[in-house]
Amino acid sequence: MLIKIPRGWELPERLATAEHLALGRRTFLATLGLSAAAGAFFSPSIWSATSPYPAKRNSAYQLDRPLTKEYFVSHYNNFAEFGDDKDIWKLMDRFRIEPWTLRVTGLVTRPQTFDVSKLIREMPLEERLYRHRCVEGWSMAIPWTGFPFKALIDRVQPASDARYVKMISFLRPEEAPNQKEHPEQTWPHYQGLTLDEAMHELTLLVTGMYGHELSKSCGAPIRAILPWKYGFKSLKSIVAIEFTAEQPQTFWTHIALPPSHFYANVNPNERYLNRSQAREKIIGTWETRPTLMYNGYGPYVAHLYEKQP
Ligand SMILES: Nc1nc2c(c(=O)[nH]1)N[C@H]1C(S)=C(S)[C@@H](COP(=O)(O)O)O[C@H]1N2
Ligand SMILES: [Mo]
Repeated sequence: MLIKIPRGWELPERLATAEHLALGRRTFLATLGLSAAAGAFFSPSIWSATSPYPAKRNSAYQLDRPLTKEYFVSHYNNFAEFGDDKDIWKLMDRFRIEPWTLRVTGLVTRPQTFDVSKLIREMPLEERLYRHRCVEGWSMAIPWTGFPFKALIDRVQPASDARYVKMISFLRPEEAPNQKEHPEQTWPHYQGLTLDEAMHELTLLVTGMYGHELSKSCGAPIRAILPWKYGFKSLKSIVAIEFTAEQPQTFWTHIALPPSHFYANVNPNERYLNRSQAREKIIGTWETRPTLMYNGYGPYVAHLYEKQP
């Protein structure tokens, strides 16, 4: 049980919605329509009457800064399957996100393969405003829509010996240029979490952003978000989730890092990937500011790590 204490970053919601206010609702909607049409990222289904978006905002999670303009969030990305630069949105025309299945296997009582478009309609979608911190030293503030990872875990019922969760992304060299051009690299991407981290109230499986479905560049149709960890733990475009007893390799620990780097919690006091993590540049305003321990989510998550060395 978390005790409700005032949290440093909790500021009025209007800060986070400043963009809506500044532009006025009509202009804001026009901006949305324009970016959708220009980018052609979204399938037409977002405009249909059956859309599950926008979902109701869960106002428990507040920001200490304005939302990042959506244009940056969908046009400034890390997505190694497509390319090494930030403008991978240009390289995603061939990427097919429908149909998409999510296979859940391993140490679970009810292994299942979900059709993701069906899953999205079955799960309790909500919107949350979260900060996002990349180990490269930049950050954003994003309204994600998704459902608690725990809600999926409840559907598959982990066995009593399950301790970790491995998430695996897609392998489609015909659709993802870097997988085709660099077969020697480690594909597919994968990540690992402890079961406690996956079940944590902050951990989301995200299917939408800014009140509509995810852009391909942000990891459509389904990705993880763990806002207290460096961004690379938040695997995009997930095809499989496996429950294990042993700590799984992760993409980065496999390549370069000692196993202690498994957690990858945001920590301004420690270098990570050989960089100082003390400060971050906010994408869009390009202001820099000090990075917060656990990316500001310490009151929620610090207890998870109290026993760690
Ligand atoms: N499948 C996959 N997931 C991924 C990555 C990736 O290259 N491939 N990059 C990670 C990194 S380094 C970051 S910072 C975030 C970026 O998410 P965003 O582009 O939505 O900001 O996605 C993470 N998830
Ligand atoms: Mo990142």
